[in-house]
Amino acid sequence: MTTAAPKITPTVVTLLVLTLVSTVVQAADYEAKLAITNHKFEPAELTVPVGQKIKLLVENKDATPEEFESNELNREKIVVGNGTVTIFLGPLEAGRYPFFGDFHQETAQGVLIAK
Ligand SMILES: [Cu+2]
Repeated sequence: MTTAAPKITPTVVTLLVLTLVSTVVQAADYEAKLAITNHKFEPAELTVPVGQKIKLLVENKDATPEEFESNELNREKIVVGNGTVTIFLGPLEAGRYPFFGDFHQETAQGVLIAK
């Protein structure tokens, strides 16, 4: 029989470091949300503040995968069916930044408006 005492194992240290890192990385000034339903973005026009770091949550409510893509924002990220991804943006200058769903471009179109 052994008495279990709390031990600081390499795994524990790794978890602590990862927690710390993700906390730092997730620091953003503004959080925005976008949903994908029936291969369309909701809202299709999303307004965000100029000059702030933005945490954009993209929730795919469809069962099929989609890819959030924007040349203007230089982002491309797959969202699995019924999944959510986090995309960090900015700080942005005032303007319109179109985005689309790469897998359903005929319907999945939207624009981010920074002002
Ligand atoms: Cu793509």
